Amino acid sequence: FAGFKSQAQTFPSNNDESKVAAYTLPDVLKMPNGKQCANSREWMQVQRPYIFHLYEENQFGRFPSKKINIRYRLLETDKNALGGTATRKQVRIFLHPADSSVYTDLLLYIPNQVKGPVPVFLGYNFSGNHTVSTDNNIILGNRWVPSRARGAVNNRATEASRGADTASWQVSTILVKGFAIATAYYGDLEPDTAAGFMMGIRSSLKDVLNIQPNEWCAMGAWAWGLSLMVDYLQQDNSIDAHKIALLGHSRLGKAALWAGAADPRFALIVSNESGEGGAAISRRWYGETLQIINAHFPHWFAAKYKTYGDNVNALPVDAHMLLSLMAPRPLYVASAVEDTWSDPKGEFLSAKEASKVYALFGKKGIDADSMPALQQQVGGTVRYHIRAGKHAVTLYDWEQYLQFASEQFR
Ligand code: GTR
Repeated sequence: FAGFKSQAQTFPSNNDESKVAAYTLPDVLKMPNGKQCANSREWMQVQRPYIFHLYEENQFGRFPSKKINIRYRLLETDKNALGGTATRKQVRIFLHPADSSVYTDLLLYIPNQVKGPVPVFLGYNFSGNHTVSTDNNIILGNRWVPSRARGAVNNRATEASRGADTASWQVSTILVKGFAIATAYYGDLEPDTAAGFMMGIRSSLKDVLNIQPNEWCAMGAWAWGLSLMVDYLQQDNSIDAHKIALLGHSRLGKAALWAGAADPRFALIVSNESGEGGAAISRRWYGETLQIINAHFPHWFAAKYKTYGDNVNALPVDAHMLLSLMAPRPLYVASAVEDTWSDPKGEFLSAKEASKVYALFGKKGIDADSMPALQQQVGGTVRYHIRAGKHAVTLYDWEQYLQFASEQFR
């Protein structure tokens, strides 16, 4: 039956560990010439660029190589924010050389009790800067937000949206530990809908960056935006730009991993329950599948990624290779036990497998053979935990990340 193509298979989500079939991961150390990558020099010079390119080709599309010169404007600042504990800054970062409607607003809280420059946790928020704190001085975002966002009316934030996501941003805990916080709304770069690219930077910057919207994807746009925030942070004297920790949860964890892969200036990367297309092994048939994610979110990944929905074994990469692109920088991968959709075990296994690359740098990754008990950190420069509870970023998670970053940045 040569030339006969069978009907495409469907891969619904699976929550039954006994149904997970055996799979073979692509060897992260197998170089294009067939030889094993043997040391950190070969990794940096040959294998890393090769794997990065595989990601551009198969999952995320091109990462813009053209550098742009950002301009920025301090919209507002207060040295006595949050009861005097922090300095607040709201900075508008302009991304287009001529069109001032193309920007992202970065909200910063810098701890007052320590002498700067200070390390920073940078991360996107899900529905606007005004959601991360009840601080009424945060400028209320006016971008498109999903209708499920708290207080959203006609896809716009309202006063009722303030402080909607304080649980995910443990602002006072972060500040007490001596870290600054920098956050922006990911929708500033591209609204998270299938047609969002028409309103986002993939359209407005296509000539500036010399890249067509279909040559990359929403994840790429969000990841690239994070890089521009580093451009800004490098110019802010209150921040130690050598100590930028990048954190992303869920879909924003996928974007954070891609940003961490593309930009070595992120000194530490945290994947909080990034799941399918992020830290979880796609070949493991558990939780969300590659086919489902592409069907639900056609704009998230590049066109080629969709061709693997019914043939995941043909994908030349898998999540352990994405994680390996963080090496030798500190990497924290975290799961939650009730978040089966993200496949906690698949996240653990990829972090463990990526540890092979950290070993090339003499760094200890994860050597545990099986998943740790709940609330138990394992690993060295690659760290992992699974906590009780649901899909979220919690105080417990932040405590682990802050401890990890303090230790790694020492
Ligand atoms: C889900 C999606 C996941 C994850 C999650 C989130 O709907 O299937 O891959 O990204 O959204 O971002 O919360």
